[in-house]
Amino acid sequence: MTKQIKPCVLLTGFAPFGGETINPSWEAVNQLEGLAVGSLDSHIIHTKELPCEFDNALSELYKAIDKYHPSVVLCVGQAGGRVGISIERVALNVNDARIPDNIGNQPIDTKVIETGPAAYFAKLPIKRLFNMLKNSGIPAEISNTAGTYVCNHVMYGLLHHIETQHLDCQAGFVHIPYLPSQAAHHPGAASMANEMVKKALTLLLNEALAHKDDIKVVAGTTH
Ligand code: PCA
Repeated sequence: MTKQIKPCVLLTGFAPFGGETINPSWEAVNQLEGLAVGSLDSHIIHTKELPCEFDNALSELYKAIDKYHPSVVLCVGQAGGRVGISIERVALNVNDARIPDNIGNQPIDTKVIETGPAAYFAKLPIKRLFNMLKNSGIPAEISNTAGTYVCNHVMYGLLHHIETQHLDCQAGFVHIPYLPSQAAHHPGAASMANEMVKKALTLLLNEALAHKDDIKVVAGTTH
C-alpha cells in the first residue's frame, strides 16, 4: 500500500545576513510550521530555513521540494527599507552581489543558470494576492525587482526547477520589511511586526490555494 501524503505547501525563510542577527523571514516562517491552510484545512505548512549563500540555498530548496512535493512554494526574504509585503513579479537570470554572502562568495554579473532564459515570472496570481492583502489592512505592493542577490537567485532557481521538472506547483517570492527591533537601528526605515507578517503569509497561502488565475487591478508598485 502506498503511503498517503497529506497535501502540503512549502514556506522558506532565510538565515540572517549583512550584519543582522535575525532575519524576519525565518522568524515568521518558523512559527508557521505544521499549521493547516486552505479550504477545510486542506494543506499543511512545511518550513525550511535557507542559508544566505549562493548555490547552497538552491540545493537546500530543491531537497525540500523533492521531500515534500508541495502544491505551493512560497519563499520569503528580508528587504530592509521596503514598506510592506513586497510580492515579487519577476526573477532575473543574474547574480550581482552588493555584499558577499554568508560564506564569502560575491558573484558579479554571472548567471543563475548558464542555459536559462533571461527571466521567469512568478507562478502566483500576484495582483490577486496584492489586492487581498490591501483589503485585509496589510501594507503590500507588487515589486518588479527581487534585486540581484541571494533572494533573486533563489526565486529564479525555484521557477527554473519547476519549469524544467514539469512540477504542478505554484511558486513565488515575497520580500518583507525589517522587524521593529531591527528598524530601531536603521533610522527612518519601515518595519512590520512578526504577527502581521505571519498573518500575511497565511493569507497569501490561502489565496494562492484558492485561485490560480489572476485578476486585473492596478499594482501599488514602487520597485
Ligand atoms: N534577503 C536577501 C537574501 C536573504 C534575505 O533575506 C535578498 O534580498 O537577496
